[in-house]
Amino acid sequence: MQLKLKLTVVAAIAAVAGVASAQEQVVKIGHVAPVSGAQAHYGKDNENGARMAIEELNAQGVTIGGKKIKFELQAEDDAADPKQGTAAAQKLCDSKVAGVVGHLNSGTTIPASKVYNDCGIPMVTGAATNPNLTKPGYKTTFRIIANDNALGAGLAFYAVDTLKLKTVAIIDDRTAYGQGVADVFKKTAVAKGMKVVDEQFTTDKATDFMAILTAIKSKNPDAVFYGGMDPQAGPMLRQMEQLGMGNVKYFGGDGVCTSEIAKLAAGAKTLANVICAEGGSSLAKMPGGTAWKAKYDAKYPNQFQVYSPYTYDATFLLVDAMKRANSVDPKVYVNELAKANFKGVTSAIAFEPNGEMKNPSITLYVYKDGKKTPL
Ligand code: ABU
Repeated sequence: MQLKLKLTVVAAIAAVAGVASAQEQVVKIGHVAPVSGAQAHYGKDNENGARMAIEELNAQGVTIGGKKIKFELQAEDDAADPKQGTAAAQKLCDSKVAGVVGHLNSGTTIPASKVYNDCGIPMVTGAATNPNLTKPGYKTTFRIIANDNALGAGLAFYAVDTLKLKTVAIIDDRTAYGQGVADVFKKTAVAKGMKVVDEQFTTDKATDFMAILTAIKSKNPDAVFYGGMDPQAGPMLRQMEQLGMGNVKYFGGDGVCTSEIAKLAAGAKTLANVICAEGGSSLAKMPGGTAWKAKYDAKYPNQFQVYSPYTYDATFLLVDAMKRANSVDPKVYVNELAKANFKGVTSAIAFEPNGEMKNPSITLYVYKDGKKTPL
């Protein structure tokens, strides 16, 4: 009799457990960025932000459509290469991820956005800033950071209106981002009366800039604008010092506005000439920035660069839309994503009809004693 009772209790517990596990659902969220190659430090920082969000969501416990959800991050490497970017996007489509955080580079994000649109998966980037990303009007494409129209123009206004600079030489790395942000800077600066005395081009693989800098030096500009990323900007600053260009201001967008550039410039005094623009507020002015950064640093010491608060918010933003839709089906919850009114660590996030963030802000930075400091 006692044995029979025990067996009945065990069976009842097993049945409840079975129901619970049958009602748990794994939902994959994709992340793509370069985690190999010269831009790996940006990519790892981005991936850390998304991973931290996934861990917190799982610890909180999220129930959607009556099922307990276990989120899994499927992290892919596109090596900042457009072809690898579309291959990673197709892989995430084939894996049936519910949404994607990324990509990081405009050159990979723009072609990948078509792949995601074709397979009906929403993507949110907090790093790719070329305005062309939202031009096709895909209902699956979202950006939660200011684009290069704001960054390039903000820098040009500062150069002309505040610093009263008259001449500039422009260099870009011929990527979608580098070329795009340089074009906006040039157009705005010229409209405000600045003279472009030279234009030079490089690539996102180059490390020797002596020839183009020597050509620029002969034109004696007040400033150099560089459209590109820190693996080039760091050595370029070092080479400007070697060439005696220590009095030339150095402007760049968010791609040069990293912690890493101080290391890559390897002690060059020209780091103090850098003025860079980044989307959003400084961490200290973000609604949850300071506490978030302390948490991030404890988990990923010395890995912070630029965009991890945005990939963190992008992950929570996707899940917020799933919760409001009470569905993890991308075709269902994408409509709620478009209507987001989400209070993130970075800011309040809502979208324009084309997927651009409403009311984006930018912050200019300089490097004081080698440390990135908001102006
Ligand atoms: N926003 C600068 C780095 C990423 C990109 O747009 O290519």
